[in-house]
Amino acid sequence: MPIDHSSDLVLLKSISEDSIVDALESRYKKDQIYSYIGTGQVLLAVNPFKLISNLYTPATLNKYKNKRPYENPPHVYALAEKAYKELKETHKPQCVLVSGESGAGKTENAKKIMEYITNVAVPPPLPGNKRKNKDKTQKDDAAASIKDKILRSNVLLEAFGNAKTLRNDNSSRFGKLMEILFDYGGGIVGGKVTSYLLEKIRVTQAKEGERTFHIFYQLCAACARGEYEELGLGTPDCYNYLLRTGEFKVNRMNDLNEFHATEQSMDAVGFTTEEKGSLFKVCAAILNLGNVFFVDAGSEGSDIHPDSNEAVAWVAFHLCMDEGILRHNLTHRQIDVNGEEFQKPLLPDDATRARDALAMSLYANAFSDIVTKLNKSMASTGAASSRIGILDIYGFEIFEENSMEQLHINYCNEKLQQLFIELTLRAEQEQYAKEGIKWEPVQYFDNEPVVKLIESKRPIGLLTLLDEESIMPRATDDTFAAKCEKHLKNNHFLPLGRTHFQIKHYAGDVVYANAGMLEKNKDQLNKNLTAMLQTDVQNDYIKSLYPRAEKSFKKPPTVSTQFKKQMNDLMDNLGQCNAHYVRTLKPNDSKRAGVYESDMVKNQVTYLGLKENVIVRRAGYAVRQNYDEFFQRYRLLSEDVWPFGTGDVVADCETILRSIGITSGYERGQTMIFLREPTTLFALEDARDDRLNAIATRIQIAYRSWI
Ligand code: AOV
Ligand code: MG
Repeated sequence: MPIDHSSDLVLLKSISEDSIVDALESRYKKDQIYSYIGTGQVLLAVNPFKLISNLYTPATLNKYKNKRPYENPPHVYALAEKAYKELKETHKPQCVLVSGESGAGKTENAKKIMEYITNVAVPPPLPGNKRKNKDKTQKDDAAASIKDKILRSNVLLEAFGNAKTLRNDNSSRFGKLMEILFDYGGGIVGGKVTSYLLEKIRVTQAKEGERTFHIFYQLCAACARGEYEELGLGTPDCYNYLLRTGEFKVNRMNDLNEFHATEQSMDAVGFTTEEKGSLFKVCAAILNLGNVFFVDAGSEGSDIHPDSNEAVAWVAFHLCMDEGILRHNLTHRQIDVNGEEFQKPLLPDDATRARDALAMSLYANAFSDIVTKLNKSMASTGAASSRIGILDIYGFEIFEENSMEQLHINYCNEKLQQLFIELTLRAEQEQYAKEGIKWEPVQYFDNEPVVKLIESKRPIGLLTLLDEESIMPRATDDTFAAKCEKHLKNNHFLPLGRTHFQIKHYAGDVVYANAGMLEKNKDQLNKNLTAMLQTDVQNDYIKSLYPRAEKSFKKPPTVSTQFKKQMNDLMDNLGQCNAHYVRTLKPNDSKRAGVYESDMVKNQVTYLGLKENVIVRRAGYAVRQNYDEFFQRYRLLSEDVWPFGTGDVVADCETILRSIGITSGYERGQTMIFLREPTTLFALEDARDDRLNAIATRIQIAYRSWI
C-alpha cells in the first residue's frame, strides 16, 4: 500500500499549529480519525462522535496483526500491536498513555487497545509434548476467562464509576490503570486494575444537567421491570440525589440494557448472587438516605423530618440494622472529651452533612471493594514476566464551578503531561545518543512550575497548604485562602479574593472555589457512624466494607495526601515502562458528529505541545528504521543486494539508497538507519511500488503467453 503522505504529521510540508489543525481536519472529513506524529510513535485520535463503519471490525483488527505501523493506515490497533510486539521481543513492561480532555475519546480508545491485545495475545505455551491435552484445555480456558474478565471489567467499572457530565455522556469519574500480565511467551496470565480517586461527591451532589453514577439509574430501570423488586426502588425522580440534577436519561443509552450488561459482567468476574444483592442494597440505601431530611428539635438538636420516616425505614432495611439506632446515629455525633465519649446532638445542617458523608463513604467503599474483587478474579494464573499498562484517567476539565475534585483531576493531567514531555524528550535524546547521532535539543513548554505549585512540599505548594490547614483546629475556607495568598508566590497562581483562586494549567486557566475544600480534604465520617457500620449492621458484606482499624493516634491521611502518593506511585510505575502514546482530541463541545471546530482543536494542539512534538521528531531525522527491516522492505530496489544481501546489512542499506540516487541526508546509527528528509521515504516507497507493479506486469505477460 502506498504511504499516505498526510497520515504522519512529521511529513507535513510546513509545520505550524494551523497546518496541523488543517491536516487533521481534512483527514477527519474523510473519516480518517487517526494520524501519527512519527509513524507508530504518537497516535492522534480525533473523536468522530459516531460509529465509523469497518473501523473496529474483526477484519480490520486482523489487518493489523503482526504488521508494522507503516504497513497500514494509522490506527489504535497499530499502536496496540506495537506495544505487544515490543513486549514479546524485549520482555520489558510497556504502557499506553491515553490522554486528552474530557470527552475526547480516551476511554473508547483504551478499550480498543484492551480488545486488540486480548484478541491477539498468543495462548499460553505448552512445554514440550509432555503435557496432556487436558492441561492444555485447562490453561486455554483460564486464559480465555481472564481475557473475558479484563474486557468485562470495563463494563462493571463504568457502571459504578462513570456518569453523564456536561462534557461527556459517559465520563470517567475515576482514573484507571489496567495492567495486562503476560508470561514469557506473550500469553495472558492475569490482569490488575488500579483505580484512582473516585469522584464520590457525585453521589450526593451531582450538578444540574448531569447525572450521578450510571448504576443508580440502571437499578431504578431494573426495578421498574420487576427485577430486584425487593429493593423497592421507584423511578429516578423519587430520589432527591437524582432529582436535583433534573437529568435522568442519556442519549443513546438504555439503562435497562446497561443494567443487564452490568449484571453479566458481575457474574463473569465471579460475584455471587448474594454479593450482587448486597451491593445493590448499598446503592438502594444510598438513594433512600438522600430522602432523609432533618428538622430542628430545639436545644441544638435535630429530628428526622416526619415525611422521611419511610425513607429511614428503607435505609435501615437495606443496611440490615435497627431503625432506632440508625435514627440516633444520623442525628448525633460522638465526641471525645478527655478520653470520655459523649453523644452530641447535631443541628439539621450538620446532620445533613453527616448523612451525605455516610452515603459517599458507603459508595466509595463499595467501589473499592469492586476493584478488589476484580483483582482477585483476574489474579495471575501463572508467573507473570511482564505487563502492558493502559492508563485511562479523567480528562482535564473546566466547569463554571470547580472544586477540589477538579483540582485533583487537573493535577493528575498535569502529571501525565509532564511525563509525556519527559519521556518523549528523554526517549528521543537517548535514542540519538545511543545510536551515536548528533542532535540539537528543541525547546518545549515545560509545565513543571505548575506541578510544583500544586504538589511541592518546599517551597510549600497548594496541596501541602491544604493539608496543613485541614489539621488546624480553627481553620476555615477563609484562613486557607489567606494562607494561599501569602505563600503561593508563583506566576501560575492568582488569588481571587477570599473565595476563589486561579491556576494557569497547561491546558487552560481554571478558577477554583475555596468553599468546602478543607472539609472534603479531611473526608471524615463521624465516629459513631463508622462504629455503627462496624457493629450494628447485620449484613456481612456491608460490615466487610468497614474493617476495624488498628488503634492509632495518627490522623488518617487526607484525600490530597493519598492522591499525591497515588500519583507519584503511578509515575514511578509508568517511568519503568516503554511508553506508547495516544493523544485524543475533541473536535467540538456539543458531542456532535461531523463538526470540526478549528479553534477548539487548535487550542488542544497548542496545549498538548503537538507542534513541538512534530518539530522534535523531525528536528533530527524524520524516519528511522532498523537495518534489517529496511533491507527486507527495500531490497528489491537493487539488483546488487537482491535477494539475500552481501552479508553487510549496513552497506546493503546504503546500496539501496544509492540505487534511487540518494547519497546524502541519511545517517548510520548503531542499529538503525536515520533519514533526514521525509521525501526520502516517499521516494523509497514510490520506487518500491513501481518495482512491484513492474514485476506484476511481467508476471501477467508471462502468464498470458503461457496460456
Ligand atoms: P473520555 O474518556 O476522553 O472523556 P470517551 O472515551 O468517554 O471520552 O468518549 C466520549 C464519547 O465520544 C463516547 O461515549 C463516544 O460516544 C464518543 N467516541 C469517542 N471515541 C470514539 C470513537 N473512536 N468512535 C466512536 N465514538 C467515539 V472523560 O472520561 O469525561 O475525560 O473523564
Ligand atoms: Mg473516560
